[in-house]
Amino acid sequence: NAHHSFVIWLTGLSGSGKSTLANEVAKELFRRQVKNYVLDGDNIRHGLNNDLGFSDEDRKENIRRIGEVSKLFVDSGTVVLTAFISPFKEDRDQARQILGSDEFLEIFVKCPLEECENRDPKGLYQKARKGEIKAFTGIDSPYEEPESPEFTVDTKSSTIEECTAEVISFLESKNLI
Ligand code: GGZ
Repeated sequence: NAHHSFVIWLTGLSGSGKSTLANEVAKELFRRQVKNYVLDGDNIRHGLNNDLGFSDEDRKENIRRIGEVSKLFVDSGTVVLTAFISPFKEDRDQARQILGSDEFLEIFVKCPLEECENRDPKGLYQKARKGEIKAFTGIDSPYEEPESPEFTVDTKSSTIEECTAEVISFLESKNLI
């Protein structure tokens, strides 16, 4: 298949469902024989970026490197799905610049902080509230919502299956897959 490669850049709070959504969309792309790869904390923050923490500066550098690595994957003919909070508009815009706007689709994985905090799958919000984790996004570090993302999914009111189908339909509507 001779599709054009691009990055699906997911942004949203911790616990919003970015990684789950990335992996579900990846499965569907694989089923359609679209070569793809998911970049997330497991394969980036534990490896390439294991020198970086969660200060504003380190998040900025995290996102910059992810943008550069994504570009290499896209050059190789691979569709990339990134699942990082990427809380700062400026850093997401820099990633868009690195990739080129035709190759960059920002998808807002929208979920209210209250809902993410209720989910708290790793107990991190509770730790952040107790002050055991500093500079936690949404608690004592900002999250700048996208102003004009290419697409938005709402993981509070829709299931992951529904959000996956919405993303796939969006990609089809843009003739990207
Ligand atoms: C936010 C943190 C923090 C702090 C550790 N703030 O739910 P998770 O665990 O699996 O996802 C979060 C992940 C965020 O890393 P990113 O690379 O996506 O962040 S950024 O884009 O802002 O660079 C969370 C965990 O790391 N985590 N400490 N202080 N999330």
